[in-house]
Amino acid sequence: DSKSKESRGALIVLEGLDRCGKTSQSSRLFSSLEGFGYSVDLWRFPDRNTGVGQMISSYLLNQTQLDDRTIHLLFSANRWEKRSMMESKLRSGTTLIVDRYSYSGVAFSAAKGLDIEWCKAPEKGLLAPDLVLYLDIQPEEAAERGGYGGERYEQLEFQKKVSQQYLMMRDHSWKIIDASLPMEDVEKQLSALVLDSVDLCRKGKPLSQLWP
Ligand code: FDM
Repeated sequence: DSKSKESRGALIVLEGLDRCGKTSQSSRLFSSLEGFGYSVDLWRFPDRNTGVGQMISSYLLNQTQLDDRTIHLLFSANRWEKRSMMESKLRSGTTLIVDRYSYSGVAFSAAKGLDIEWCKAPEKGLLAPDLVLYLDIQPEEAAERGGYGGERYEQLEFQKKVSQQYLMMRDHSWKIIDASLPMEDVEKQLSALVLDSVDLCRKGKPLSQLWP
């Protein structure tokens, strides 16, 4: 019917420090929504498959050096190059589960000492998430989980700074989840929040833009 044609998908973002469990939880959410019969896609930023994404990837692997502001703008450009696809997916009714987004962009660059307003500026006009799930973990605990793969930002002292920056960006779309709980408990909490958000979007919640 006409109502279901108009209903849109939800933009769900997972954020948090490295090793907080974001990536596993994103794929669990994706599978469970798919299982319920929803139209859903799993995305991540950086999207390393684009031209810009390849520059970002070699920077993260320490294969190239870039000025802090230059890499910041590349991360942002990597979101801009996906923006129209994002909007058309959402409007066609597909929910997007997105592993990292503009909050990572700002938190990681601000942790290097860049001005937070400067960092936010290029994100302005990107689609605002309907829900930001912040997987909260102490940097020390994340580090103990091991598996820091040796990429550029995977160092305890830096992650501590990132975590402070993240928490300064909390707004009404954020839900903070204790990521030190067992994976199944985290998953249950996330699932409930996501289903609520998907429902609100189906019922006509308008899309909006960063920053609110
Ligand atoms: N990162 C990620 C940024 O610094 N800015 C951004 O805009 C985004 C999306 O890149 F350390 C950082 C965060 C992380 C690294 O993350 C790549 P993955 O999730 O390990 O690919």
